[in-house]
Amino acid sequence: PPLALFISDLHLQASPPHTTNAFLAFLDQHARHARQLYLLGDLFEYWAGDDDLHDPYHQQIIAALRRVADAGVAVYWIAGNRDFLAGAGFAQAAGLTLLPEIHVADIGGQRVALLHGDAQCTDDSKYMEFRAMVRQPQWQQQFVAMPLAQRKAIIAGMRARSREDQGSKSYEIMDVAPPAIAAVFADTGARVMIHGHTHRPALHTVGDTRRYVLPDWEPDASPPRGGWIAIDAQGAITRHNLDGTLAA
Ligand code: OKV
Ligand code: MN
Repeated sequence: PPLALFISDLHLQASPPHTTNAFLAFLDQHARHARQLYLLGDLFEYWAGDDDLHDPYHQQIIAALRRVADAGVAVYWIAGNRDFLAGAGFAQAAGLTLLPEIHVADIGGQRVALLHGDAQCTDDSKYMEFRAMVRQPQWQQQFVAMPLAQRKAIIAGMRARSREDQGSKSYEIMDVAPPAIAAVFADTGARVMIHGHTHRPALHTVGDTRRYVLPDWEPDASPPRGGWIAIDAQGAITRHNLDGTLAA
């Protein structure tokens, strides 16, 4: 069985159910048998605050995560750009541990840098400015002090604008910037990195560094998108499709 599994960018929401079903199957058939599960951001389509824990759909996801934790798996969370408001209340309910933006783990005898990847899209200066604002504790305190319905309306407005915006295409073409990636390798001393966010699953080998990019999950697309990365006790890193087979 694998030592650690890594996923990101499921963008879970109550409907349609395809991604939720694929996620629940992954937890039951794969994650439950691992030692560690790392959720590397954008598990949820959006998270408006921990007072939304009681939403029945959120309860379903939290209960499924807790079953994995209760089976003895250490579950870790790095925030994405959609679910950065998930906090201590969510972590306690789901039985998981919140990690900082960049976390270095020793897994199978090697240093691995783990992150979502949005902070490395430094060419997108408008997004970097927005990110700097919404990641401030003081901004977040003020935001979550608003009624939940109002926060949901604000997020829905952002999503609607993002969809109709001509520029919504431009963030799809945004990728991480090589200097920002080089800085993560330099700052952490890791030679292996795993991140998501860009929806461009790949293995990039540059010099003695390896950067694994996780896929987003869209099991109903053709071909289906989704899957995970595994590290075994010997430190071997493999990429897996939604059905568990080795990815090309
Ligand atoms: C997703 C990106 C728009 C990049 C906002 C709290 C806040 C969630 C949100 C709002 C935006 C996701 C959920 C969208 C990705 C963009 C533009 C660029 C680079 C809050 C929780 F701020 F109100 F607190 N969001 N949407 N971009 O429109 O789907 O990834 S989105
Ligand atoms: Mn993201």
